[in-house]
Amino acid sequence: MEVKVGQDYDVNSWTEVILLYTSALKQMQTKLEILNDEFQHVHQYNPIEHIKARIKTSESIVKKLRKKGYESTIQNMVDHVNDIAGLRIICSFTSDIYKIAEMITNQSDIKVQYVKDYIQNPKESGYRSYHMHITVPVYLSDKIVETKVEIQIRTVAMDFWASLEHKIKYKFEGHAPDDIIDALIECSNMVSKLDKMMLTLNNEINSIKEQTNEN
Ligand code: 0O2
Repeated sequence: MEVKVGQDYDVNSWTEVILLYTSALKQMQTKLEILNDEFQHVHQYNPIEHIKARIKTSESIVKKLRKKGYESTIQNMVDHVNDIAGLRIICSFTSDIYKIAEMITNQSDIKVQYVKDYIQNPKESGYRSYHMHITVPVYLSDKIVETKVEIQIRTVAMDFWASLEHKIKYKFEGHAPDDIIDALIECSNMVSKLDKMMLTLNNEINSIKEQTNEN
């Protein structure tokens, strides 16, 4: 079987491209469900609360290409828009985020292109999340195509913050009043504190459980 990878792939139609991204998402979702089930089997808990998958809308793709200074062509979209296929993984604790990221990295057919750790380095807006840009092979009848997927991993609290901030940004078309921006940053710091406290509490509960089991 001939192997064609990433940018060398001759992109000739929108539907074919969308088929690739949709297939990549399906594959990643199955991989993650298997990892979550295995984790439940070994450690008796699920690190993944839920997963959301989406294909970026054509309007959003065109907007991103324009922002990056590229013409709206299918080839530019494949080459320069890295989040056409997007997965969002929501977990309970910050430690789960890094466990999931490690499990994804350890899959031999997944290639991690780059990572953006907005938990260690939150954005100016207060945005916190862990982003992985990966490629996963999609097996078609006559070729294998390494297809890009953006994976955002975050806690329930980080997700709550991000969805509210997204709504506010949209409402004010990117020009929210300063007091709202400041309040959002304050909320983001509270989210970080809450996540730390919940993790500590969970660790304490687990160690009590372990002690009880030993006795
Ligand atoms: P949408 O509607 O979610 O698709 P790159 O993709 O690496 O070339 P980019 O896109 O500048 O460059 O990367 P970045 O800044 O890491 O953002 C990627 C995505 O993270 C965004 O996609 C959002 O989903 C999310 N994100 C980043 N910053 C913020 C933020 O301040 N607030 C919220 N709520 N989400 C954020 P899109 O394409 O912007 O939007």
